[in-house]
Parts: sequence; structure tokens; C-alpha cells
Amino acid sequence: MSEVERVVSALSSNRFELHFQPKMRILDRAITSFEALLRMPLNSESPAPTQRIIEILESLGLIDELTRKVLIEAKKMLAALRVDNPEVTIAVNISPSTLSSTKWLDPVAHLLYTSRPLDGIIFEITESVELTTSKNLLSAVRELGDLGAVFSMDDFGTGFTSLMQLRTISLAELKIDKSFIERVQGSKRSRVLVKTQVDIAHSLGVLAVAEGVELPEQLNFLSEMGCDLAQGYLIARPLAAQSVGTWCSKYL
Ligand code: G
Ligand code: G
Ligand code: NA
Ligand code: MN
Repeated sequence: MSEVERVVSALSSNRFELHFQPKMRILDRAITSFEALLRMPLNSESPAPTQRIIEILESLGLIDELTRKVLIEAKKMLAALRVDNPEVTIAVNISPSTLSSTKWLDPVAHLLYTSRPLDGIIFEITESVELTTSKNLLSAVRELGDLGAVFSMDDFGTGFTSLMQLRTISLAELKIDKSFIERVQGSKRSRVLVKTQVDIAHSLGVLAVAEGVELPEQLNFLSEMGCDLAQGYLIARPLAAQSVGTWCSKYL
């Protein structure tokens, strides 16, 4: 079977998993959210890179089907986590093409059957999305907002979104890209950029989230800068669904 055939077959037989990576509030180390990250083990040894799988599914027009399944799994995890942590949220990554279509939404809303089925869901969209140039996209963002979803601007600092554009969506957080966090020890310029991004988040009234935090020194710096949340291997790697409960019970 070709790679493409294996991806299609994995999707149709539900051989995909979500892993969950926590986001920690820096002030008190509480876990406030988990980001769902797709993993697709195509055979026992080698999971395919997620980025590649997304590309294949997009090119075949199957990304909506994946998003639907991911969202249903994410909602299950959200319900399980909220038993002990009622304020927790789940972040789901969403590709630009999926965001502008919303075909995937009706079946989901129907299946979940509540008035605001996306309460507690954060959609992570990357900054490369042309948020205000596409009418479809803007109305999709509003529609999702009406269903309770909020947005996270992922990989912030790598694209060209203007502050005006950011004001038009129901934004909950800005995620400072890990390429900046990686350099904060060695580079004054990176430290200044991180500080600036934290301040931009706060001026928009949203949380500043640092991704790719691997070292205690990075966390200390972020704390001094007033960054709100941290995510990265220092706190936890993405966890398999069945490990999340155990991880939470051992945390702190
Ligand atoms: O965790 P990892 O390095 O494999 O993630 C690779 C990329 O895939 C990241 O950019 C992430 O945003 C994206 N990604 C992970 N899960 C999903 C998903 O369910 N849907 C979409 N569209 N992208 C995802
Ligand atoms: O595009 P997006 O920002 O969603 O992708 C995040 C990617 O970064 C995921 O693939 C995730 O597995 C990875 N990741 C998460 N934490 C860390 C970290 O501390 N260091 C590195 N290098 N990668 C990380
Ligand atoms: Na993300
Ligand atoms: Mn990111």
C-alpha cells in the first residue's frame, strides 16, 4: 500500500489517536488546558509525521472528516477532565481550509446536541491564516464563536496578522512560537521580542502562552515577563489519552 492509501485506511478504520499536552498557569502551576495533537500509527513501528498526514488528508478533501472525529474525541476528554477540573479547556488545532468550510460543523453540533456544544473548546489557528481577507473565514469564526468556541493564535510572531485583525475574532490567547522561547537564554533580541509579545497579548486582553518551554531558566524568564501560561517538555510531553488521568493524579 502507498503512504496515501495507508493514511486513508487509517482514517476510515479510526486508527488515529489524540495525545494531550498540558498548558500550565505559571503563577500557581495549575493545569488550565490540554492541547490535542493527532498521532496516526500507520504500522506498529513508524507513526507518520502529523504534518504529512494533515497535508495528505487536505489534498484528498478528507480533512473535514478528520476534524469531526478529532473534535468528538476531544469533547470526550474534556468531559472526563472536567470531573476533577471543572474549568479546564481542550485546544484543538484546525487547518485554515477546515476553518473556512464549516461543513464539518453540522454533524458535530447534531451529535453533541447541546446549545453551545463547543464550550470549553479552543481552536488553535496559525497566524498564516488570512483572517480578515476571506469573508467565509470570518463568518466561520463567528459561527464557531456562537457555539462557544474561542480561538488561540498559534505560532504567533511568525506571520503577519495585524492587531486590528486580531481584534475582530473571539481570541482567548496568543501562543508565542517556540522558535522565540528556544533562544531566550542566548539572545537579548529574543528576550525583547518575547516581552513585546506578552505585552501585545495583554493589550488585547488575552492570555500570553509560551510554547516549547524545555528549561527551568526559560520558565523563570517567562514568569518575570508576566507570561500567563507555559507549555513544553519541561511540564510534560504530549500524553497518550490513557495516561492523562495518571499524569494528573501525580502532578504537583
Ligand atoms: O505534535 P506534532 O509535532 O506532531 O504536530 C505537528 C503539527 O501538526 C503541528 O503544527 C500541529 O498544529 C498539527 N496538528 C496536530 N494535530 C492536528 C489536528 O488534529 N489537526 C490539524 N489540522 N493539525 C494538527
Ligand atoms: O504547530 P504547533 O505549534 O501546534 O506544533 C507544536 C509542536 O511542538 C507539536 O508537534 C508538539 O509535539 C511540539 N512540542 C511541544 N512541546 C515541545 C517542546 O518543549 N519542545 C519542542 N521542540 N517541541 C515541542
Ligand atoms: Na498548536
Ligand atoms: Mn504552535
